[in-house]
Amino acid sequence: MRKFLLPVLAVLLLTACQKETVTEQPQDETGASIAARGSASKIDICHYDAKKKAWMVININVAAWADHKAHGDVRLDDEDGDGYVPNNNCGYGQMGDCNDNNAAINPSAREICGNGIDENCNGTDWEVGGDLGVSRVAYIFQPGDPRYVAGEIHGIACVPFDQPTSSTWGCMGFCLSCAPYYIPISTALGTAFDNSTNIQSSCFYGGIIPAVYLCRNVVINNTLYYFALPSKDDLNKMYLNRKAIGGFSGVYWSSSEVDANHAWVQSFEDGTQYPATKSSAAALSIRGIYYF
Ligand SMILES: [Ca+2]
Ligand SMILES: [Ca+2]
Ligand SMILES: [Ca+2]
Repeated sequence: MRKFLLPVLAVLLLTACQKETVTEQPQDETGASIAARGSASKIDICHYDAKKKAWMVININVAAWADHKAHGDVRLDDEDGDGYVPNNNCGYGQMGDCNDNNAAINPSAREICGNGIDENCNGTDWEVGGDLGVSRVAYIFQPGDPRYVAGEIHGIACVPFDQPTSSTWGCMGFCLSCAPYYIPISTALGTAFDNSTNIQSSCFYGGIIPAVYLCRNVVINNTLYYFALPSKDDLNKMYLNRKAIGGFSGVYWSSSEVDANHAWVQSFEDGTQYPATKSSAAALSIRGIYYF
């Protein structure tokens, strides 16, 4: 009986890992100290042992890797040295590396939207909080949104930081959107540039550079960029995505007017939107946006 079992076991082992199993070192099932004893020609892998029907960390000659890879084993030696290893059934290391041959791709990488590469390994190239040129994606338009286009990706991108100084809204005592002027100033999503243009062309500022102007002259990396003050609804989308976008604190101006003396602001602490006096400046933050 014993004579019969041994050949069967040998066949099972060969089926599981073919010839390279002979190159393996004794396995350390804790996986704790294997890397330490590995040499340049040895690597740790998460290996499926067909006999035990279990995944386990083993140390192999790197020359045997191709055969292991062919039946679904996972390298654990962090090939690109970025601190992450691919997902593996051994639960080994900092998992989540979706490209272990590129140190710029791992779960801690910043997403660069629109380049066709999923830098941070979450399954998508376009995401709120990702970089878009010098700005940051703040919201992606959804079906039903005014600027939504089926089959295309559009949204709001914002300056990655608040303007260094706060300011007034401008037009104190003057209602742009009221009779008899009826200048279009909207609260709706996607109206930041129309609002900003109308405020800029119609307000008398009295020597103070107001919020809308600060958004039109944003310096990023020593270059001047042209952004707009978000509308009330734009600002709320930013509030909802504030954690992914980052860097918000306090109360923010919108470009939406309430009446002669008030414009809409939103607290990024509790999300409330309320009218603030147009001439107030202290503690009011400003974050420019554009639509892509
Ligand atoms: Ca890696
Ligand atoms: Ca990308
Ligand atoms: Ca991503």
